[in-house]
Amino acid sequence: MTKAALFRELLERPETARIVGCRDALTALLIEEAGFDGLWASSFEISASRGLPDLGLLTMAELLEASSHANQTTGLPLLADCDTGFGGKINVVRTVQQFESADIAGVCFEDKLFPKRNSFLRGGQDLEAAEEFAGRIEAGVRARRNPDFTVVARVEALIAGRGLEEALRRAHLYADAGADAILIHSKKSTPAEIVEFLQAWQARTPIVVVPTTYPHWDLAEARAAGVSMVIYANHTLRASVSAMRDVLSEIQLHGGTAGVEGSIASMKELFGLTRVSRWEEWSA
Ligand code: SPV
Ligand code: MG
Repeated sequence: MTKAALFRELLERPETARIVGCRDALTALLIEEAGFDGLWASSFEISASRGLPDLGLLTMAELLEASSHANQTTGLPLLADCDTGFGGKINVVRTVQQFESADIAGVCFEDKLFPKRNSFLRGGQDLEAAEEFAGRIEAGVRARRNPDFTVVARVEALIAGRGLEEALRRAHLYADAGADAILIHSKKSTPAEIVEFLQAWQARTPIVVVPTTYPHWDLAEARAAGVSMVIYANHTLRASVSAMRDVLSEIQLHGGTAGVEGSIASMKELFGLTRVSRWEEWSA
């Protein structure tokens, strides 16, 4: 079964799938080990891992390279966050061609103006004209060779404060253009506006959500409301930053590493994670 087919199955099965944001292959390995369903190659995480803000600074090739590293290391299907699609229709076409060729399961494009700003940044968000964005989705869908390769259209109308009607209008346009799923994003502290959207959407396509600001939404309730997939988009990065800060300040405070040895992953664990014995067998 291809990774694209695996991803389709996740979107279409009755239970809500859970995929997790990653920035590199090691993070992807940990996500697989923990038993999650798939990977989200997050533009926020990949940008931050290069010391950059999530402002559309990374090129398509940079996001493809990071996504490919994560994708090759596990058996999990990966959804690649391709921001606004790196330009117009022809850029979206090339993006689909390149990500599909890398055995990535699907891509997600968001309907913001290039260069986009992370959805949680303070300040305004500029949306792309809906018809222009729908044209890009149509071009992307037409460009795929494997019909299982998934094109997700991400609606940012709620993030931009444009309201439910506009979010629905856009989602329907993108579904008409052939989007396989809609990612409806919100930065509210409760899922109320997402629930309203889902009620009006009537399961026209699978729905993906990113519950970063409404983490208390129970998974069973989300399923009952019609959510096919949740993305825990940035938690591995935030966990790493906290853990690294703790250990670095502990080393500074105590003038050495003796105090942290018991609380950090051992070298042996890292040898296991990076499958050194398998590589050594191949070299024997
Ligand atoms: C990302 O993880 O890069 C996303 C999700 O796009 S969010 O940061 O919520 O916009
Ligand atoms: Mg992103």
